[in-house]
Amino acid sequence: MKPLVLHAHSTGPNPYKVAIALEALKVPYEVKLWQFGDAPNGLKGPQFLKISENGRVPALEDPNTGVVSWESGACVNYVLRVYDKENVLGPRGDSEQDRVDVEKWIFFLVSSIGPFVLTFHHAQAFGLAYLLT
Ligand SMILES: N[C@@H](CCC(=O)N[C@@H](CS)C(=O)NCC(=O)O)C(=O)O
Repeated sequence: MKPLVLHAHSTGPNPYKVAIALEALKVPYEVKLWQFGDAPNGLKGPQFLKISENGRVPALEDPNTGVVSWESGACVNYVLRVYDKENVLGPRGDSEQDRVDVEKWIFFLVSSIGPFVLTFHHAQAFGLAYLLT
């Protein structure tokens, strides 16, 4: 199996969600780090925008399937669907409740914990004034 490519930034928290899922499932992957900004190695540069038109990490490339994904929730869901056939991280059963019990935590992670951690990180890294500008 070829390693997946997880696109990340050295300080960004969102790619960790995908890395945690890959680690837990023992899926081989490599990390490619990008910089902020529109330089050739930047998230807003033309090379990365071809991978993720959103210009943000994480993005995930799977050379085994040819699938390219971005947004941490979409990347995690892809990893679960394709690489968690034994439901290590996925639903414990086949019922609709079992599926919702996984989805609700993924959505909570993406919509609540993720933005909070990012805001906290930016406040720490750049100061509270940065958040108000
Ligand atoms: N909702 C997105 C958030 C992605 C995001 O904001 N990623 C940050 C790093 S953790 C980023 O790429 N920031 C660069 C920018 O906004 O220019 C997700 O969950 O993947």
